[in-house]
Amino acid sequence: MGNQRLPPAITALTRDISPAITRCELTHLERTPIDIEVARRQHEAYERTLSDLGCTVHRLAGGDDMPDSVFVEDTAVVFDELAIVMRPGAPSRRIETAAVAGALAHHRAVRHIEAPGTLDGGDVLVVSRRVFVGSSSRTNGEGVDQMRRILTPFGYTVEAIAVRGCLHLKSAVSALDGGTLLINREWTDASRFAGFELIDVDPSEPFAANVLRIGDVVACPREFPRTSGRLKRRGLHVRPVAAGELAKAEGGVTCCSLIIGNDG
Ligand code: CIR
Repeated sequence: MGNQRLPPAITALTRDISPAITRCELTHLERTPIDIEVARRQHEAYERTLSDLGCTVHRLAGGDDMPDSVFVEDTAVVFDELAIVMRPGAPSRRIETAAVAGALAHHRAVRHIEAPGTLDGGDVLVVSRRVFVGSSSRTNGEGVDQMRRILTPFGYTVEAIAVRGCLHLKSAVSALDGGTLLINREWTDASRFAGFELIDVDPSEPFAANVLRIGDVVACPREFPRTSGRLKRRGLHVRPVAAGELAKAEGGVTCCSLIIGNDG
């Protein structure tokens, strides 16, 4: 663990894996059997990792009526000043937002993306005051415009950016710190990140760009050791997490939590 810095107290909202996850939305992957018990064990280990890294974990109930409930990131985006509850692009997922909005109201003022806007939290990459929003199959221009209108008064800039070949912007790029991004250039437009240092995923691990930074530790899927090795060689503190079972539902490590207060 060396001399890594612990983050200030932060909350991580997580959510149950639904018994109906076998009916989850799929966009780029073929449906393959998901072992719910394995997925639950991996999710519990993920929650323990968040606790170890200083988060207070609060798990919301899921249900048979929300197959993708565990992917709580897609339902909201949390800033220091407010939380914005999304209107997910997949109609089957809109039922997920009410309980999340209720939980967030204990932490932040809550605003909402409204019809006809659609926006998935997985499309939102926040790096200090810059907010990049993926134009994916889940997020439309009206959703991006609404987000811009909400955030501009707080000093954020909101920039739409292309996503191709993957589900969400954060499948293609995620933040390692305020100036460094981990990226799969095949899936988004790297030229839009001028001024950032870009670290490429290992070419044999296209899904490895989705990592979760907590303080100055980066939780990385255990399934992508080559990309993790690249990060370690750069001096980053890497914490491996098993994420293989939920990856069959097109989920990554950022998707399974909503982090509140991650200013480290
Ligand atoms: C979906 O298609 O909505 C889910 N099966 C997976 C969502 C993963 N979320 C994310 O990447 N932020």
